[in-house]
Amino acid sequence: MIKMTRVATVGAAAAGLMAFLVPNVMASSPGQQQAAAPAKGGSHTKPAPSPQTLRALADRAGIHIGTAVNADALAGEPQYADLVGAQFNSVTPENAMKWDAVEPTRGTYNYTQADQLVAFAKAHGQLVRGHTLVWHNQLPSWVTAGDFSADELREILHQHITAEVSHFKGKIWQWDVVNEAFNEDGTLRDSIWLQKLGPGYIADAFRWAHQADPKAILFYNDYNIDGVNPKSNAVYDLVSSLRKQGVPIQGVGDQGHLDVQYPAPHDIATNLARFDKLGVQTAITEADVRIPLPADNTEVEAQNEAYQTLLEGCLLTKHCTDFTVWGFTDKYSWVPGTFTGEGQANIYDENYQPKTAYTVISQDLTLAGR
Ligand code: 9MR
Repeated sequence: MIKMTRVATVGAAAAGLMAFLVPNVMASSPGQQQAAAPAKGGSHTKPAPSPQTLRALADRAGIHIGTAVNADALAGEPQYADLVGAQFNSVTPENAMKWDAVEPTRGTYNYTQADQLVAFAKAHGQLVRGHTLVWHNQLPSWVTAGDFSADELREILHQHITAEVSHFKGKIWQWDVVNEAFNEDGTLRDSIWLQKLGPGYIADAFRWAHQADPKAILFYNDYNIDGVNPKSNAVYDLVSSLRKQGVPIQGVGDQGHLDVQYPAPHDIATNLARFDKLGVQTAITEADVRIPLPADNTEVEAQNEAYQTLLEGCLLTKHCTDFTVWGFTDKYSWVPGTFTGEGQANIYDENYQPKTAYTVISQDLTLAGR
């Protein structure tokens, strides 16, 4: 019933929402509290209510709100850690669970930073999204340059998945088991895994992860699969075929890395709905919206709208369980290092001040929770 309320409310609100929401938030600073209204007929004033945190609003809306977490900032900056703990009820290690971080040399595992995040999450009542087991990036050179036979590499992958998932058994809510296996045209990416193991590596990875932690919810995760397009069609076909074969895949992560230079896809809910029908969960797993710098007001409005489009796509989808931003502050964003001249992609600025994107997200969550 909670979900029905959430869907009906946002559905009704979605069409008209942008018309009033963006002008509203552009006119006020998200960091400001509302001035307290004077109490009727007296000199006492009511204290302004504390602004609601995103996680409190998300709880009421029946969804999780997450952030990717930079391990060094979490350990070294109290202000960063305070906001992660206060605002989010789900966390994803930005890099600390990737292969090069946990198994830099063969058979030698280092879980220090990942364990720290898992402990932080437990202390703050947060769920953890594990990210990621099988990817073509951030592989240690002993894997990529090892010149292994297919059988050896299959066993290496099996070992890695089994060791890592077993280490975190019972502590991970959702695992991104396979990440970014498709090209934009829907063909499989020509990664070391496809080249050496053939397409069956995907089913194998899900089976091995399930054996190591049968209760973790296992996701396929990719970017540019927000709307219906050749790539999301290929993901749909993959998930459909794996489910028919009884492969344990239970979720699809739509990363949601957007850029204001391109229109935000407006068929996210339509796209996610078809995964609902396949019986898998969905999540927005890595939302951010980059802007060519310097940003002008129109671009900031477009960024707000893009965040809303992603969030509303999730809120409108019955089994969309989580909306995660890929880092919450512009201080630690992957964007400037990858897209020259672009940035300001997150919902807090570099000085930890919430931006208007933060406000539109909190307003949408408020509406969805009514
Ligand atoms: O944010 C991550 C950045 O710190 C790393 O340098 C980068 C390496 O490829 O990976 C970034 O995170 C990626 C995520 O793991 C998968 N989807 C795309 C993300 C942005 O590149």
